[in-house]
Amino acid sequence: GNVVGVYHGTDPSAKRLLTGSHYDTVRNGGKYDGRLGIFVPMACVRELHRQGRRLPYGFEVVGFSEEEGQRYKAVFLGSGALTGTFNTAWLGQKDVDGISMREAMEHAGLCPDDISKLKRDASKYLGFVEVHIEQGPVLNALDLPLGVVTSINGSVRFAGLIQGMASHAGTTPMGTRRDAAAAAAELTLFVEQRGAAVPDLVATVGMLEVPNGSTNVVPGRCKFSLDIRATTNSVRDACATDIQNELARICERRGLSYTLEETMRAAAAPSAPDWQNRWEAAVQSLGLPGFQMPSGAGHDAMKLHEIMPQAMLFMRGLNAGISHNPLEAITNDDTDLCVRAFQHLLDQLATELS
Ligand code: HGY
Ligand code: MN
Ligand code: MN
Repeated sequence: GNVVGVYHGTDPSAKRLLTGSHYDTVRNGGKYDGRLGIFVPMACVRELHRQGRRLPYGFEVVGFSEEEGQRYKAVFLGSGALTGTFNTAWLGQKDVDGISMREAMEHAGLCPDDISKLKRDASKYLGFVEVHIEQGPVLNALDLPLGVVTSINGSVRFAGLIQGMASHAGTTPMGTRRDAAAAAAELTLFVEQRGAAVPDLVATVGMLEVPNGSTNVVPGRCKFSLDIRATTNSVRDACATDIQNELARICERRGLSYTLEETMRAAAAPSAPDWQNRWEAAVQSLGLPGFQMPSGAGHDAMKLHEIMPQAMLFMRGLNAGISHNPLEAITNDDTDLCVRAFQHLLDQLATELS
């Protein structure tokens, strides 16, 4: 379930600015991926409330659920509900313990049948802005606290299974094996080489597993994941096609079969120029050098992008910007600058609308 707070404007019927980020994390993740983009606007609302100030527009802050898609093979569950693209077929998916998404939601006191009512009417909104840690090394290396996002890379994900033949590790001659894990390993090296072959493209096998494997059994099955991203959809799709063709070649040669299921696809999401400019004006107002960069990571903003204009502000992370790792770290000073930038954007928007 999403958690939503609205700081109403002087005119409750005025259009709203939407903001927020996700409160879920990856397994063994950091503390700031997502949460920063919830707390920063909350700090802005707290300050407006302390000043007794109302804006000439509503300010809606959302803590999105399930952006990462760890428990089920579905991502952007919370933001997808707001854009009206939540796929009700996901409710039947079962997690590793056999619990369906519908059961998990009902257990949490949520009513899955209400999801369709969460769709936002984009005509009632000015746009969506999101603050997020960069999750990469660029700002840290340039010693810049803040950066403005130009576009969020497009991504596609797959869940794969290679099927060979489990057999005795001691008696099966090397030349007659149908080793699913060796095939997956060969594919993984191809993914790495293909991802490195083109600028602004990344390709990752993040999960690799021999289900119920044993030391003394030639792997009969091997599960794997694919995560392919690029600044343009065409570069992303060309890479996905090459990897799928290589998978077919490897399995053909080794006498194996495979399944490959697309589990997520998100188009590249360029920032709306006027919202990007507001972030740039905010950064400049702090006396900081302006810096624009693409986002290699996916964000709820790319979901809201489907129904309204959006732009993001990045804040540097420490430890070379490491993320999806407990070493994720930020500083209070940078976070203070981030809040001030957000306050500047709110004030500039208020001035524009007044
Ligand atoms: O995978 C991503 O880019 C994001 O953390 N969901
Ligand atoms: Mn993440
Ligand atoms: Mn995130």
